[in-house]
Amino acid sequence: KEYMIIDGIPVEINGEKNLLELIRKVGIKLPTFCYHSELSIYGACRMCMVENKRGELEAACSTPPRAGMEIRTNVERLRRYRKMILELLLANHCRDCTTCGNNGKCKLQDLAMKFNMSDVRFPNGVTEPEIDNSSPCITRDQNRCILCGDCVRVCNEIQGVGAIDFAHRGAKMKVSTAFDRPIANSPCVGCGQCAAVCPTGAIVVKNDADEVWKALDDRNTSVTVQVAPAVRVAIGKEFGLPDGENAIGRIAAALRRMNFDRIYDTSTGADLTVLEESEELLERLSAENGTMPMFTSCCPAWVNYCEKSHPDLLPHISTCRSPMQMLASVIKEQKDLPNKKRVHVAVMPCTAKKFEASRSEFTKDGSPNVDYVITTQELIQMIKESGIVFSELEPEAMDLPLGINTGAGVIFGVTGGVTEAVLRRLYAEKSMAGLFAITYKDVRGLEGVKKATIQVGEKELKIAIVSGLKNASELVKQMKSGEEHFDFIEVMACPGGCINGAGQPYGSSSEVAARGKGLYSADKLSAIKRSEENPLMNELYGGILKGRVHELLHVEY
Ligand code: HC1
Ligand code: SF4
Repeated sequence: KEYMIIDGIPVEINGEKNLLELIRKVGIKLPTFCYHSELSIYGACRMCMVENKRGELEAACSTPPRAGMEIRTNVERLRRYRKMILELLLANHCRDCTTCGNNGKCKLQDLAMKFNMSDVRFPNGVTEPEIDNSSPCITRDQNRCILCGDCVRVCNEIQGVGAIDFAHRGAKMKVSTAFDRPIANSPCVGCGQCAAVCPTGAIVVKNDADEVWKALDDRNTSVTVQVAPAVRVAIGKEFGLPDGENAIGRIAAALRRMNFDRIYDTSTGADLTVLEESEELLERLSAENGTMPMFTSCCPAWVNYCEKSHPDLLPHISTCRSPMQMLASVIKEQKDLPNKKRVHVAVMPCTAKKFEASRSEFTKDGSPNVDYVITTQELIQMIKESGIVFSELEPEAMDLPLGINTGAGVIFGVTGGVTEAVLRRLYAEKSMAGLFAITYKDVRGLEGVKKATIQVGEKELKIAIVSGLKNASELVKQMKSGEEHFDFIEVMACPGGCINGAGQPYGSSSEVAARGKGLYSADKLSAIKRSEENPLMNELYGGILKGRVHELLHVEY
């Protein structure tokens, strides 16, 4: 066993990659801006400096632990340095925290408070705001950037998109798109992962809550809402409930108090997707020249990524609309609401859904099927604004006639869930044993790439499940080179799937895992586990959808 000494305490080294991880294990959380365990080490912010026994300073994030090493994490000199770094950052940063989109979640604000920053001795170098509002998903404000590079690395290393990078040198250095174009004209796919890691308000998710309030306040407008699968397991913690607890009943109760006229579950749309997608897969498999393999189409960032970076793959993407859009098309056909003026809102864990809602493919008579997408974080803000004490709400049910869903639709929110739901439909063995056989066949777990071979009737189906766009593009490369072959590929842009969407409150890896577990528990609890057994499906296919399946449930990108 190897040991080192941290603040006078002997600590066993157990494969930790850097001092920061080991220091965290002894109950000390050093301040950092540019450290994320899943990203490469940048070592730029210098907040995590520690002092070794020779009195030298080392950055804890980029120093591996060595046997016999002795360090101090909290001495007068280090506190002074950290405070000086904060002061220099603040000198070049707007300080209008109360109106910033990241108010209350900002690391700079948090550390300024923890370090008792009472004064900044330098003149404020920030003059004009430098805002890029071109994307429907994110807003960038250069003046709030502290150059930690977290956004650049997540966009390159996890998403493989590379829409942003550092430009210029010295005091002119900034994070920029190529040729400083608006972000909407860059390869950006709106996944929002850059906003999720941004420690300040330099990249924030667009906020549409005010528009939703306006619709709710208008007595001549009926407002319907749908809630995505992953929202239910990520909202509770903010209100003191355990990580991963399924709060869908409380969400329904809160939305009803906020004046929404009909409350539905996107999982109902997911049931439609399962039926359509499994049918499409079988058709493609049996057609002589069926375009194979088939990729899933639920994730709008993935679809956009193909449009921008792999247009040759577009015929391989399922023609199914996403569950959000399938349900929205059906909701638009409902005639049971008093007002002519209708607004439909979707609560999503995802920032790219804001872009999907704005696409011209999803409009009827010139108006979008989904008028506004708000993220889980925006819903949390609206609930708080309403004064609703979420934890004290009695859970309530969804509304009829569309409020019936299945466990298969709920697990869509975690990577592998779409595949499992489709397999439940395709799998011949419809007993409980059959369900378990699918469950354990390599489709569960939060790994970025999973592969499985499943027997469906006569056919051996080769399946891949990927989350994180970089993983997707690497898989595509292997497929194009002939190294790998698959029939069905599920892609979700966010690592782990929608449970880790950029619209969710920030979650550590264990919190994200708890969200995944929460969705599987919700599936266990639901009486109906297969989409085709949802009694609403028969009603819809025999009613609204009769002769209109293509018009209402499919799309070509
Ligand atoms: Fe998702 Fe989906 S699972 S894409 O991650 O297919 O956003 O939750 O709503 O549409 O159902 C997101 C989640 C969501 C769709 C479904
Ligand atoms: Fe990159 Fe996604 Fe951010 Fe766009 S939204 S810049 S693709 S990380």
